[in-house]
Amino acid sequence: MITAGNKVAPQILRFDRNLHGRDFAVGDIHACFSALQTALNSIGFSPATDRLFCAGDLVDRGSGSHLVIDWLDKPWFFSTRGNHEELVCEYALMKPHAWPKQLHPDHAWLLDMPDRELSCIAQRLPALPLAIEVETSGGPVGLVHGDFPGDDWRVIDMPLTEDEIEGCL
Ligand SMILES: [Mn+2]
Repeated sequence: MITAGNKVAPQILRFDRNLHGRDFAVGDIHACFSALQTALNSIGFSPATDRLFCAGDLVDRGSGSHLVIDWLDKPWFFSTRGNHEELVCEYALMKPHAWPKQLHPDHAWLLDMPDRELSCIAQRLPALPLAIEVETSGGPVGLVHGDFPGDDWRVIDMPLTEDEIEGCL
């Protein structure tokens, strides 16, 4: 990570134009992966040529949080990091015995996760980028989960303060 003073260069994942298929974007999936799959089927999504970009908050609330790594492994699925990924990582990085006695119901699914899968989550979710930029025929499209700092997408390439980064999540 590149730092300048107390600012940090955000991680951005950039994608070239998809010349062979379609690109789709989706917001907070919140563990509703089966509803997402139904939606993809209904638009004839082609895993061979199409891509799906998610603006983060993949986990919690719905019933499919345990499938998050399976989805991140799909070669056509990409996501930015949301505040729920941040929260879940904090837990996944701790030993379960250090968790609060009353986990928020959003995170109760973590109690059923084997250690091996928790450590996978602890590795994979923090590696998700803060921002995704996708080149399209109409110019670049940017995705962040939360508030974008400023009116000009190009600021995403400049070092951001911790508060600005937090705002993006
Ligand atoms: Mn959120």
